[in-house]
Amino acid sequence: MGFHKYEKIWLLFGIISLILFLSIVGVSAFGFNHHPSGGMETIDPTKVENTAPFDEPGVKKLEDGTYEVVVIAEAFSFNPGDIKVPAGEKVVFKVTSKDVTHSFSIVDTTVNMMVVPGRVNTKTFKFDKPGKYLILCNEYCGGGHHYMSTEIEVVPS
Ligand SMILES: [Cu+2]
Repeated sequence: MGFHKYEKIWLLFGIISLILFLSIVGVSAFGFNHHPSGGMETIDPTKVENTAPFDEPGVKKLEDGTYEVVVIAEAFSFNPGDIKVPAGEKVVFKVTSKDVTHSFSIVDTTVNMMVVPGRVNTKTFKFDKPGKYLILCNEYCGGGHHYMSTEIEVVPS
């Protein structure tokens, strides 16, 4: 049993495509050092409340003028529930989960993180316009998932 001519052509096409695509992924990962944007930092999910900076969730102004927002996601809320940051300033969100996988998604922004227990996710964002922004959990986390939301207030700077 031999291969038909067209079968050989398609096999060759498949093999070349595979090598090409894997090379693109390899070159971008190792040559250009591309990697996931956050979530590389680990934390013991059973000791979240005793581990800095999660022992003091909330908004903190750092020495360099950026605002650090530390948030703990848990079934079925975000702690703290009220976040207030100024517009036009660099805001760094640090989020982790105490129990199951949640998400931290600020509607109409590029902040959309999966929050996995044991990992700390970081995302930097600058709000251009003052107003109230809705924060949602986009990962189904249990019976009360649809109640899991809060608001962030962006005040004029
Ligand atoms: Cu949820």
